[in-house]
Amino acid sequence: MKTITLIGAPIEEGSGRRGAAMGPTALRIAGIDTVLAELGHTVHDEGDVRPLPARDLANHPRANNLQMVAAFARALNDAVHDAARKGHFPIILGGDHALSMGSVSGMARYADEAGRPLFVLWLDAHADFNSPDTSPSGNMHGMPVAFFCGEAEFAPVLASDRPLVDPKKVYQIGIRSVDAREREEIAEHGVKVYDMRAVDEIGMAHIMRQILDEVRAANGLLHVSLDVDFMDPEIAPGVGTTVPGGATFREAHLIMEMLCDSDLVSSLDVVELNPFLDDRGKSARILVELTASLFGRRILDRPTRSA
Ligand code: NNH
Ligand code: MN
Ligand code: MN
Ligand code: MN
Repeated sequence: MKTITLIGAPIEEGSGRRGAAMGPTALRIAGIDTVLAELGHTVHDEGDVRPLPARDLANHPRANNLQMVAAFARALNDAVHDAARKGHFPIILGGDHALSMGSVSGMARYADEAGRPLFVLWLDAHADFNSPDTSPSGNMHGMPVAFFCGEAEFAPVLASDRPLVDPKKVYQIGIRSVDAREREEIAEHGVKVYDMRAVDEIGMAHIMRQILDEVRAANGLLHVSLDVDFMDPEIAPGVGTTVPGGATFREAHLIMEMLCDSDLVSSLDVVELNPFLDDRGKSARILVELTASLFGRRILDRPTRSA
């Protein structure tokens, strides 16, 4: 059984619209804490992080709301690192995906101290590898992967000597919307992308076995970042950037069960939930179901079948 720290991050300034700031509340109302406690885990809800003012940073013409995004990144960098160092499993309740600049950086710091490599599993319709130079929108929720890989050092958001993530240790699944210059960047830096076509061609179970084998062989820590738009808009409409052709409930569920059985996951972001756009709490409830599967809820008491 695990000790879990819930950290709310009500940020919406990284996305192009309002509503994601209500995400942490919706996840709590959908019962994320009680579901985890019922599975036997110890759950501490730290409430929402208090963004540290980032008035030292000038506004940036191509990085919208930089001060607020940096404020959350700094607060999460510390909160997530502190939780991990106590031996807790941090779950970050988002909030838009810009928050992962902070959460992943905090885990990278922890992994560095533990002498283990950090791997990231990015479940998303988007690659989120833009920088202010390449982004068509200037929205920072499209930039976190480039940021924690050290490819978006356009402002002193976090210390430049912080531990970074090796882009070759970033696995992305479900990708189906990539901007032109972002496409060149992910290829150049060797991000391991399993786009939706790969999911159809080789299947989710096969993809997950490959990823988990690599993380296990390297004695790595695995941070999972779950963007609501990873899933098909039919099952999860509560997000500002829906893209058709997303993961089914069964595919998403299988990922969580295989992650659970692997026991390799160290930390989780649940991001981009926009309750204002949701359909009667449907997306919030699915996110809670998936989190429960990651923490041991199973249909029958049997582990994953091998290949
Ligand atoms: N790639 C687009 C951009 O950078 C969209 C990013 N939006 C997301 N990412 N929701 O997950 O603006
Ligand atoms: Mn995203
Ligand atoms: Mn997305
Ligand atoms: Mn580059």
